[in-house]
Amino acid sequence: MLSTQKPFVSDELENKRAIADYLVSRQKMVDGALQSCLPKSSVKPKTIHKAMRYSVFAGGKRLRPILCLAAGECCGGQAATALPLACALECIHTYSLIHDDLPCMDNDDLRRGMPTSHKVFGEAIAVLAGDALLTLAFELAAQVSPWPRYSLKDIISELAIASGSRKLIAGQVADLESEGKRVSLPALKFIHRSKTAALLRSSIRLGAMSANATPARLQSLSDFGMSLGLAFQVIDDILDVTQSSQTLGKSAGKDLVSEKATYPSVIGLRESRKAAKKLTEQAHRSLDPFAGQAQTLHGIADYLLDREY
Ligand code: GRG
Repeated sequence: MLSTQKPFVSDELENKRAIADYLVSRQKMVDGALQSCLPKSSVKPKTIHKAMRYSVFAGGKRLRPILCLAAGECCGGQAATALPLACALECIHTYSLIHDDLPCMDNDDLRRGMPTSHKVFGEAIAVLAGDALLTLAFELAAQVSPWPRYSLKDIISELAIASGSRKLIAGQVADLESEGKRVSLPALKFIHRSKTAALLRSSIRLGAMSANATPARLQSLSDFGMSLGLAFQVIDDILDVTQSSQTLGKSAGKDLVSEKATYPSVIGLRESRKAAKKLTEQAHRSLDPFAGQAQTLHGIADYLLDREY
């Protein structure tokens, strides 16, 4: 049983184990659903379906889908109900990684511990695999049955806005345009909010919508998602300068080489660690209205703060 009270050391260990078990079980559930959602590699044209599967099953943490399921469960829903939306979110996330790694963007050779899509399939197929995953996400989302408080239009709009030119793509554009420049903290926060936090926040919102959450609960979870998403990117920036490529499964130290705007480069490593902790505490506080019902989300927030990759 997870506890939100100040835990004894043994309770803390038990909580960590419970979260680790939860993550493994939901990861398996998501992987199984993704296996069924994605066209088989034998479907023509085989190359594109192989490329889509290659990147999706290259070993991601499945954070966005797991947050979607956990938010649904926190609002009294079933994980299975949120599963198609969870898969849609992973498809959008994987598309963004494939495109981000392209030579015209970050030009990366390694992702999820494997050679990047364009290294294996060539640039044209990598672009198309990303496009196809983005499109598949909307096909999956369009198949869900609406809930009393949330229509199909609400669901599709949520996904479209989070992945569109005012959020995910806005962040990517600002990120690209900031390379090699001195960036202010507010400008950096804009990048983090758009590039990373928006999709994490929407993952949580879509899970809550799939459980027909009340507007008040949806608002609390949206606040949680934003703080968690910001903390996640600050930690990602820290890990880029503190961990090896082998641990990360992607090229470590890349932000520094590309002169990217990151928390450590703008406010230093010590202050970045403090910022990540503060944002995580803020995320925890957003869950106050749930009392004991949000233990899993509390646990995931702590897990993400302590992560090494
Ligand atoms: C639309 C091309 C395009 C890009 C959008 C999301 C993004 C911007 C670029 C991807 C690269 C990047 C550094 C994104 C920031 C978010 C982030 C830290 C992604 C990595 O997420 P994890 O750690 O990855 O959840 P796994 O592999 O575990 O799924």
